[in-house]
Amino acid sequence: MQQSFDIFFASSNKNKFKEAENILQKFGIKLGFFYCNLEEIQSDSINEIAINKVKTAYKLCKKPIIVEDDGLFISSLKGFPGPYSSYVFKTIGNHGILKLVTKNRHAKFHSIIAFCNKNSIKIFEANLSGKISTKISGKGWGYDPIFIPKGQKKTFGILEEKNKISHRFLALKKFSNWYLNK
Ligand code: ITT
Repeated sequence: MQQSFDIFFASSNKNKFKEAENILQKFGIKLGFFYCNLEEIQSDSINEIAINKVKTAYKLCKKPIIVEDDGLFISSLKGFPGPYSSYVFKTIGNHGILKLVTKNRHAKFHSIIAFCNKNSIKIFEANLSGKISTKISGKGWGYDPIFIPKGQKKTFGILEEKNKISHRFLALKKFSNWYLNK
């Protein structure tokens, strides 16, 4: 049986899609996965990266589509890894980050959701403050085992309510408010 989707999510990262699918389902929006490895332009602005990506994704998919660009910004490292979060995770990983963070452990996750349909592009952003844990804790994916959201004692790798509080949830909630009322 063919499923019908309201919007597609372009990404090479199935974890991001699954969380976005779960979050948008609660807002009554059916999300389809458009697997693709979109080239990222070199830029210090994740906003610019997301706009560029969503335009390319729309050209390929030709359906209403969103891309999400995230970054983990660590205060004591002057915002590193920021726009380079994906590359840094694949290279030095969580063990490498833990070695670099020694004093001020404050960090934030930033999420940008870029939506494109025909000629219209909309951007939604959210930040989630927290801190880098002192050791790897729990499972999850990406930086989940080392990120403790503000107000919590456990990492995203352990917290069951990640999808109710994450940077992804906050940005998708803004998107849903706009999408459902437009
Ligand atoms: P696409 O660009 O193909 O969507 P990506 O994995 O490269 O996939 P991003 O550039 O948006 O995605 O994300 C940067 C990295 O930040 C990502 O690869 C993870 O390592 C990390 N990350 C983002 N959101 C996360 C989350 O909720 N939990 C843990 N790590 C996360």
